[in-house]
Amino acid sequence: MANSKFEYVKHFEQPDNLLPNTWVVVRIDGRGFTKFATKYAFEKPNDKRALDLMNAAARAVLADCQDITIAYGISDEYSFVFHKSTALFERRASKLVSTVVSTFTAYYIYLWSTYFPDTPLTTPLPSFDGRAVCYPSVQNLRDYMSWRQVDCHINNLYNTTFWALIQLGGTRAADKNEILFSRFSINYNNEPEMYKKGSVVFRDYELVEPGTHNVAQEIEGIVEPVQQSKTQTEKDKKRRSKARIVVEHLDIVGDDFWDRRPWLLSNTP
Ligand code: DGT
Ligand code: MG
Ligand code: MG
Ligand code: MG
Ligand code: MG
Repeated sequence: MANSKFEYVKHFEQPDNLLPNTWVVVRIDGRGFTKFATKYAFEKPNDKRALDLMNAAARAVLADCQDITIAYGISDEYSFVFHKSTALFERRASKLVSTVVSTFTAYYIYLWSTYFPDTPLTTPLPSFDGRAVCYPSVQNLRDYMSWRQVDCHINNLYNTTFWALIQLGGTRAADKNEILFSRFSINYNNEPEMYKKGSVVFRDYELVEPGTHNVAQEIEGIVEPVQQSKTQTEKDKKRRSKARIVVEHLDIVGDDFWDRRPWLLSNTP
């Protein structure tokens, strides 16, 4: 087909391919959620419905995209980790970010009524921004995840304290001790894990006992399988696509979570 005289405009499109062989984190964040939370009367400091909705939307994103290894969410944000080997959209940042943002937003709106059955969604409608960052090593990625979870802890401790104090302000002196005791520092440990630790979304296989070699590792190519035939590869792919996507509220700063799930950060996808 002959080129039209207009075709030169395609040269204005700039490449934005992300660095190869690096873990790509796409972090999305609710736009103006301070106002949004007020408008829809989110409970303070944590609204279980709102957080469950975020988790459900994140889960849908993982189901939609096999190349996402794990995701971590707190407040109005979610970080999606693409395996370092991903070749999705030729690793073009704008395509990866816009796809994650729009898929997440679509599900957030689609699932709204499930989590807020008595609160119709009108305007303002929820929207999210997004960015992509590359992390060259597993340590860098682990530190990124730790940074977000520590942030979750600091913010939650602060917010929980803050709202307890607000509540104390409007209370008779006689009630203060009771409130402090029942709702505050002593019982901070009893706060739901989702509020204290945030949410981790990942594909679940069997947990790995230290020193053993199991199917999960084989699927992920950590342990070289005996004569991997093409049909076996296909089977593994299928198995992977059928793996349960779970939402947990676990510590991701320490090693235990990662040691027990070696497929999450393994070299091979
Ligand atoms: P941005 O991200 O620059 O467009 O502005 P915001 O307003 O989204 O600010 P951000 O993302 O730094 O902070 C998240 C806001 O969302 C924060 O004001 C608290 C609110 N938020 C998130 N989760 C909850 C919740 O469960 N309950 C309540 N009441 N508010 C929440
Ligand atoms: Mg923001
Ligand atoms: Mg926000
Ligand atoms: Mg935020
Ligand atoms: Mg297209």
